[in-house]
Amino acid sequence: MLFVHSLLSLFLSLSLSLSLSLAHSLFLSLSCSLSFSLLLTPSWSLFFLTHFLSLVLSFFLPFFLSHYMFFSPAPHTCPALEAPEHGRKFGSKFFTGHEVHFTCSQGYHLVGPATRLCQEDGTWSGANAICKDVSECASNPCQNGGTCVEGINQYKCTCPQNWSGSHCQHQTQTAPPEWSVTNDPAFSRRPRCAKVDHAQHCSCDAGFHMSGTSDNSICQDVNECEVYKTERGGQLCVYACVNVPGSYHCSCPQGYRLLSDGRSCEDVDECLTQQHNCSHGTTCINTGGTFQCVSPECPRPYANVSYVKTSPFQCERNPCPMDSRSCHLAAKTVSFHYLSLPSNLQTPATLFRMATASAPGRPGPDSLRFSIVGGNARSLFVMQRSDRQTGELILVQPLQGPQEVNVDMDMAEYAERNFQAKHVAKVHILVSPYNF
Ligand SMILES: [Ca+2]
Ligand SMILES: [Ca+2]
Repeated sequence: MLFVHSLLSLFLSLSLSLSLSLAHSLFLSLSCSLSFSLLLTPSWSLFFLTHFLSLVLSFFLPFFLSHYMFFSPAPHTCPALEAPEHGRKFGSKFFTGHEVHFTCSQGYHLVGPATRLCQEDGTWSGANAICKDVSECASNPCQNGGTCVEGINQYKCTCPQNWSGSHCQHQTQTAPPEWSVTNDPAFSRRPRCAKVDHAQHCSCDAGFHMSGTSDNSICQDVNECEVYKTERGGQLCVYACVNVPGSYHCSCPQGYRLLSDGRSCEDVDECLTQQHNCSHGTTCINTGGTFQCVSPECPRPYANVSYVKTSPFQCERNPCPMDSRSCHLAAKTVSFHYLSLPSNLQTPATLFRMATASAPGRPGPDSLRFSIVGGNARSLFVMQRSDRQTGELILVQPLQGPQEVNVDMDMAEYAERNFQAKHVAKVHILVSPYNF
């Protein structure tokens, strides 16, 4: 009987100890076991034995249990997760290592991870998934064959080769630009590639640009002549641009040479450099791009007027008979002048000056009159006095080359209002085809 009581006491104290151990109730369990023991005390030896056991167990068991509960690492938790709007969540445990899954209602599609894991550090893997209306890409926002890809709160266009931009609206450089030389292998180079941090970096030499696909890139020559064709600051070359692999250079038309600036052209003076083939009796006249061999002729004799050549470019009237007024009125001197001009010279431009000089010790004319008396383009010129003794021939309209223009001017001398003499200057203007 006593044994049964003792066992009962032990059982009760154990069950109490167990039930209260979680609350760390060592004291309570001890007092309980004592109270039961005092109620049932006939045989002291057995009583002490059983009570000793009950004490030991009631003391240590809660201790072990509470110790275990208290000092073992508590499972980490992650913040609670909600189901996305228009979607569902599967999984309600937010402990480390647990997964939560998401799905979306019909008409919506999931953007973001379908599964998130509660990680050791108490955070969820991945980003918040949302359920999006499937119509995000429905408007076909990607042009030129681009593929619409849904993103979080946005879409992205995956563009086909040769197209770029948010809507694949731009043609990329992989398509050879118009100024790139593609049809000549001499204008292509292999890119120089190097691996930097596991990534391939390729570059082209100066004067080349990267072309082709990222897998199959090639360096193609930049056609500087085309790129700078319409530059406002002036063209690369005054005449012609020659594209070469990696660079360019300027060229000049025949009869011109390239100046040291690399872009301007200067006429070669064949007369000065003895590159002409003018025969004896003719004179070399340098012109833009070429030269001319000239031998101007004096006016044919008429009535009592005749001329003699006094220099390659000057004729003088032979002495007039005393009674011939017409002879005295004829030009006393006829001179020839050759002017080489570029095309489209800016106007007005003073081309020629005509002046008189009196012989030493003799009074000169007290007045002069200048006029244009002949030629094939009189309307392009005006004659005006620049000072008392000088007249100027002024070009008032641009001359487009190539062409040759003649203009004859005369200068009449007066002394005390009496006509003295007349001088004719025949100006031959040689306009080159180029405006340089
Ligand atoms: Ca080039
Ligand atoms: Ca020349």
